[in-house]
Amino acid sequence: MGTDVSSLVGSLFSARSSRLAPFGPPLPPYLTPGMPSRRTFLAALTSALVAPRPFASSVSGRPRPSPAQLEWQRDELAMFLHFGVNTFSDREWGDGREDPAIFSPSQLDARQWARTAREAGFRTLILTAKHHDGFCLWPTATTDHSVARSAWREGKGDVVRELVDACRAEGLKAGLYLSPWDRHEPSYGDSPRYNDLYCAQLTELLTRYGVIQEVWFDGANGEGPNGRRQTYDWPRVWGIVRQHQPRAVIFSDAGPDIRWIGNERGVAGETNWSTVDPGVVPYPGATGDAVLRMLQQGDPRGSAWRPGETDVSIRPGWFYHPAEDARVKSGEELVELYLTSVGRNSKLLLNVPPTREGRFYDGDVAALLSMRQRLATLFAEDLASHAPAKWRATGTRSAILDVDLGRATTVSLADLREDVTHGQVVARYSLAGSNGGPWQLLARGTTIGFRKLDRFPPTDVRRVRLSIEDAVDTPRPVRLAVYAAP
Ligand code: FUL
Repeated sequence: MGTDVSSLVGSLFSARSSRLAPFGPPLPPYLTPGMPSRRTFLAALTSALVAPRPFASSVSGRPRPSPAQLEWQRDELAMFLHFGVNTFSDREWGDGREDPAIFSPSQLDARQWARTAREAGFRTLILTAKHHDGFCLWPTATTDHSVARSAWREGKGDVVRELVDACRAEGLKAGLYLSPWDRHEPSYGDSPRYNDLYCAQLTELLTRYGVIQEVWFDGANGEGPNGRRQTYDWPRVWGIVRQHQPRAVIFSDAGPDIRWIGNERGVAGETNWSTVDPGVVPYPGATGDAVLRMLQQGDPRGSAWRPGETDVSIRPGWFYHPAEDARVKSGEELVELYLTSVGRNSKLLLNVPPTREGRFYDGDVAALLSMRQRLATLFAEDLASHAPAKWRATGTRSAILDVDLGRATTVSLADLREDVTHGQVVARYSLAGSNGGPWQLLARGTTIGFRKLDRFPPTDVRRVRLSIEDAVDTPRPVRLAVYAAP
């Protein structure tokens, strides 16, 4: 016997929240931000004292997201800003010998970055506070290789401060990237000494600028000037984040909160579990096929909840190069990237590099706003929002969701969501439609997770059937939305 879940699904998913998802239907209550309960507050406090943070698991023992991880994923879009001496030397990787005087943005305008990001639907800005060249965009006490030795704002400027202030003014979150690899610092390669300096830099960044929501560590680990490799002290580094910013999520290949998706093309795995086996990627920068597979696809049996973040640049390079002004990805290409990241249970971290003026280039802004417009059109109307839906278990690991659209409707995009507050379980599904005649296959896939988007040729259907064919635990009702997607 099927259960009529339309009212349940209605109340779960259609309640208007005070804040809407950037693109798509209103957020279900379990995904709307609210005051932390005493329990989550105490859990956060306890977890602040240890690193990595122990993750919650469901009754059945499957890992599930922390409130910070859930919020990170719900935001869908974050913007990366690669900015520094490379912007002025026209390089991707500086060698650390750049003269700080070359850092001279003529009209730096962090409000323009933040305003553009907000208008384009992004929720977080993540700035390269220090890239591999070692040049610090804030006046650090740890080295004189910083903005303090540039002519910009007469050596009194602080790009991190301007970014954070702009984020606050535009209602965005702020994140920071601090490259562990440092090609300028003489102590690099003398592991304990450099680790002290790196931790001091991180502490400055996490104690001077108020709340920081994401801290981004890349895995690059080059050769030090004395020919030795630097051994990073990751537990210490992550402990500093937990101590000073207990609600921030930590990104790296090895998490502990968010993992790299395994490529810089903007493409998450078609199969993408938010759980991983932490033993397979023990530290940032680990290499090998098994590592890449784990980053791309996760592991249904993994013991840690560590969703993947998909980073890609709007241009060929990460830093601004005038020669790439005609190679900015179009709004249409950016929508494709949204579908292969957000639409595959990931989050899109799109890099938009400020120019030598310290502003976003007009062509980049136009592409971002075009992306926003296209997404708004794509997700303008959920054609299943008022349709009766019936969910019924067909076995312990399978179920069917039947939705009756009431009349023949042209659909070409399906939007599926698991209630991941209880973990991720769907391993294989198919979607079919019928307009009175036999069922016609619309899409087929493996994982769903937080959000799965499937495009298919426009098809007239009155009824839509989602079949959960396999799962790693008893599946809970999946939310289905369908769009005409012009
Ligand atoms: C990589 C770096 O080497 C690139 O320059 C860029 O910062 C990218 C996001 O991460 O590891």
